[in-house]
Formats: sequence, C-alpha cells, structure tokens
Amino acid sequence: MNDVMNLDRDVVPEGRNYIGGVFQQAGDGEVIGVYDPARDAELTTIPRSKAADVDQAAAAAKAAFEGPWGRTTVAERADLLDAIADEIEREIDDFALLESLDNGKPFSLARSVDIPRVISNFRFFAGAVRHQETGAHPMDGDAINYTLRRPVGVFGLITPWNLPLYLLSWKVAPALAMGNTLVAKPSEVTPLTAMKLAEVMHKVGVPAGVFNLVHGYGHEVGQAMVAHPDIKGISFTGGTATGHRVAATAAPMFKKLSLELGGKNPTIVFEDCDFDETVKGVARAAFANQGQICLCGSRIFVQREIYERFKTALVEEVNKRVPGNPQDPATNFGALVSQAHLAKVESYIDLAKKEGGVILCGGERPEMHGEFAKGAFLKPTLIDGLAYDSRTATEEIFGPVATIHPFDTPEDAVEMANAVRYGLAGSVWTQDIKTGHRVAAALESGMVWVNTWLLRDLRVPFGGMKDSGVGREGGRFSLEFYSESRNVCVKL
Ligand code: TXE
Repeated sequence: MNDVMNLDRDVVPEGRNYIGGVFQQAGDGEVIGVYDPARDAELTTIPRSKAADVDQAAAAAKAAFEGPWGRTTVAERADLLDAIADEIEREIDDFALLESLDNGKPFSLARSVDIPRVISNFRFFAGAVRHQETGAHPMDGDAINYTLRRPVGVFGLITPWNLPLYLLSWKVAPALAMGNTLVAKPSEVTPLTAMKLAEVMHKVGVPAGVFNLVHGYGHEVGQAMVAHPDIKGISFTGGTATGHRVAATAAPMFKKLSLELGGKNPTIVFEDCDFDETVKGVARAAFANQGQICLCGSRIFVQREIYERFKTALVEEVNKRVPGNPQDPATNFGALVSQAHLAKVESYIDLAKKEGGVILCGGERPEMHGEFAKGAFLKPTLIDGLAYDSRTATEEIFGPVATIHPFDTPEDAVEMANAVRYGLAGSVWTQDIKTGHRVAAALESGMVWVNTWLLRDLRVPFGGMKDSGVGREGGRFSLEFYSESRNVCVKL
C-alpha cells in the first residue's frame, strides 16, 4: 500500500468572506457546510452571505477602484501578480491537498494540473499585460488613430466546482492585470482554495478592496452580484441553465459579459489513427477529473472498420482508472464532487439503460471501505448501443459517463457530432492531416484538438458557441474583455 499522505487537517482554512481587506462572517451570521465528498464528512463552514454582504463588497471594490488602485501602473500590477504566483508556489502542496479534499479529485491531479495551472495563469497574465500591444491606424497623412485600453471598474467573477482555483485564477489574473477591482464568488460546493487565495492576496499586500471574496449560494449571492449596479462586468463559468439566468439579468444592464457554459463534446476516431496513443488519449479526454471538465469528450465516435477492436481496447484502458482515496498519491481516480451530483450522474446511467444502452464497463459504485464507505464514488462508465441523438448522448452529464458510437464517413461523423445544443470543444484522431483539418473546420465547437486533448496555450481564444457560451477569454482576448478600448483620432 502506498504511503497515504498524512492528512494535515489544519490545511483547511476557516471559511470567511474577505471584504475591504477584512476577513469576516456574513452579516446575519448564517453559514453553509463544506464537505469532503470522498468521506461525506464536513470540513468546515463558509458564510451564507446575502445581498447586504454583496453590497458591502461592491462598495469596497468601487472605493478601491476610485482610490490608489485605479492609478497603479502596469508594472506594479504585473509585479503583484508575480508575487501572488510565488506565494502559491511556496504553498503548492497545501493548495493541492485542499483542492483534493474539497472537490474529491486525486491529490496527484490537483498537484500536477490544477495548482500548477493557477501559478501559470498569474505569471502568464503578468507577462501578457507587460507586453500588451494596441493598434495605431495612420490615415494617409491626414490623421492618426491610436487605441487606448482602460480598466472597466468592478468585475463580478462567478466560478463552478469542477476546477475551482484553476478557473477562478483564469479570471482573477487578467481582471487585476487590467486594473479592475473584483468581487469573486466561488461555488458553495468547493470554496476552500478561493478562501486560501484570499489569504495569499492579504499576505502579499494586495490593497484592501481590490479583491473581495463573498461566499454563498448562487441564487442569493451570485444573483445579487449580477444585478448590482456598481458591478460593471461579469465573467461566469457554470451550467447553461444558470448562464441563461445570468444573461437575462446582466444583458439589460449592458454589462460586459463572458459566459463559459456546459458542453457535450465529440471525440472522433478514424480507422487510420495511431491506435495505442488514441486509446489512451480518448480515455483521458472522457474521464479526466472524473469526467467533470466542460471540455471532456463524452461522445466517442469510432469509424466502423476499427469499432470492435477500439471498443475492447478502450474498455481495458478505462478500467485502469480505479476509484480510491483521493489523497493517496497512487490514486488516479477520485470521488465525484458531491452526493447530489453522484445521484444526477447515476440517473443518466438509468436513463441510458432505458434508451437501450449496453454498459461496457462501470455503471455502478465501487465497493469502498472504512472512512470512504459513504463517499461519492462511481466507476468510470462506457455505454454502447445508444442512438447518437438519444437523451443520454446529447444531454450534459458532467461525470464519468461516456457513450460510444460507430460511423462510416467523415460526413456522418460531423453530422452526428454537431447534433447537440452545445458547441464547446472536440477532438479528432487521424493520421491523415487533411482529414484532421477538414473535420476540425466542420465541427461546431469553439475549440478542437487534433491527435491530442486539453493541450493548452494560454494565448489562444477559449470559449464556446451555441449553448456553450458567449465570448472568448485567453491571452489578448482576456485583456480586451477586462478593459474598455478607446480609439483616439488626431488630425495632423
Ligand atoms: O453549476 P452552476 P453547478 C454544468 C454541469 C453541472 C451543471 C451545474 O452540467 O452539472 O453545470 O453545476 C453560481 N446567478 N457545469 O451547479 O449552478 C453557483 O453558486 C448567479 C459546467 O456547479 O451553474 C456557482 O458559483 N450565479 C461548468 C456557479 O454559479 C449563480 C462547470 C456555477 O454554478 C446562480 C460546472 C444565479 N442564479 C458545472 N445560480 C463548466 N462549463 O465548466 C448558481 N450560481
């Protein structure tokens, strides 16, 4: 048995809001329990904040924006982002352990992916803002135009539970880099690394009111943020249904709005693919983070010539993912984020059976013992035999459940892949480069990988189309979103 990490429980911070540089409880003192899903055990509580707490945070952010922060230089803000990254790096093991405890993901995943990416996000945007360029447009000697970027003001950042700090930092870094101030609300399901980030901000000397953290339920705190007149922009990542509600409130107020929503992403495997590499890549795309990534490839389309052989090999590869103690460094597959989410995912397995699906592997809870006996564990599940337009194969499940379907021609594959309301991501596996380019261009997705998955360059546009969202973030797309561009035309 591998050395199970000594759970140093004092890694769990006290759940508090961080408003105007002060750690505090909600005004009415109400709290929400925060659970370790692998043990179904309460870790701590966080404030169940209400609109009054959001008002206090928005006022602190507005005052900070109108104060010294609004006059900081790019260099000062970039140096602060680097200081945040350095402090997180010093505490990387505690951040990774906390993320694993809160979300149920393996410590090994949080330590190798989530938290290193948090550090990269801060460092990347420190560099991006130092080296940002805007345009100049001379007009035949008569005039010259140049573009200025100005901060917007107070931004509201609302994030989900699947990649808690990875996604929060993706918003915080560029928003601060461009000189805005923030009110952030993490998911009430996984608030703890955001809590620890606030402690880092305080420690490195981010001025009071620049970064405010308000915990609570989405319909109480998130809604109040979106509706708040002093919060001039919203960046939201979460479910499509919630995205509808956020957009309905924000749009009439003409707020800047970025929505990164759900996905039901296709993986298309051609008979000429690099077989062994593709089996591994397709399994990772479907089941990374227990299938709880909006980019996961949960619909696998395999060309008929290799369908049976690929299916057999894929089942063998998927079965290497064995649910276990997330904090054991040897564990490669953790718990789902909550009992409620486990029940939602299991309801789709029941639906799949009703729709004629054949369970090739998984489809049930693993037998867990001791402190993990009541954990939210589920074996990774692969389902064959479903129509490509069945509910199971077109609705977002957001868990370790993937469907597999045969296709004949590239045109068939593209038609089936596009037959969903979502358009976030996709992957294509082939050694014919022309096929790769052509199919990538035909997919209705914001992002397509060819012979890889989740290989990320932070400069590229990130986001979805159709019901997967509105807007793009990443590199200069983030610098544009978190600023107001102003064109100045000077007569010569
Ligand atoms: O997301 P929610 P949840 C999908 C996935 C998942 C579903 C719901 O299908 O099962 O969304 O997951 C806050 N106004 N994705 O419940 O509800 C909420 O408190 C303002 C895909 O986590 O959308 C949380 O902080 N805010 C997604 C955040 O919104 C509101 C990743 C997301 O919560 C609100 C996660 C409201 N009315 C889930 N209601 C992705 N694209 O990565 C809730 N919130």
